[in-house]
Amino acid sequence: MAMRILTAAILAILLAAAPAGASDGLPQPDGEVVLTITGAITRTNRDGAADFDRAMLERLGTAHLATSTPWTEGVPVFEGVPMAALLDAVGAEGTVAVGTALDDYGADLPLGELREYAVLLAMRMNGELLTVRDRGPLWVVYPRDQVAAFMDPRHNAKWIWQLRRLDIR
Ligand SMILES: Nc1nc2c(c(=O)[nH]1)N[C@H]1C(S)=C(S)[C@@H](COP(=O)(O)O)O[C@H]1N2
Ligand SMILES: [Mo]
Repeated sequence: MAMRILTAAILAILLAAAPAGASDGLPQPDGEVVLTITGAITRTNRDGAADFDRAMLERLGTAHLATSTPWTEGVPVFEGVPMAALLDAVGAEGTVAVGTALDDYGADLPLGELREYAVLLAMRMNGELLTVRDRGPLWVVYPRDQVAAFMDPRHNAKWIWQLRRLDIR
């Protein structure tokens, strides 16, 4: 009996000591980290941050979005993670995602809009992985051909290409 209590006590201590990031289900990246999410998030995989490699993003489930853009020819088919799924994966709690790109460009992405519409974090265009040259590896793509309001050029600033981090506030 005493032994069983001792075992239970040790188990409780071990569970309490487990790092938050390891116990809440967000796995560790093992490839190159392409996206880091910080700020008002409840799920992390290191101190205060959620790092993603490409495989982790793909495991969240990908979707397709065919839309014209001001920067491409025709109607490319983009494939990537719906921003809503990404926000869910990290337990985002704020109202805005402040995005920063490899070139240090920054823009505010309202979370309400990311959840309501099929905004995509694109990794591929017409089946090909996006390279840094063609605005990859991650490009925020709005459903411009699907939602008339997104045709307005005032939304263009939110199409962050070469996205590297999101800070949820
Ligand atoms: N990485 C990155 N993404 C970016 C930008 C940038 O400079 N760097 N400019 C943004 C802004 S302010 C707008 S209006 C459009 C810019 O498109 P343009 O260069 O064709 O005007 O992309 C957005 N995405
Ligand atoms: Mo802009």
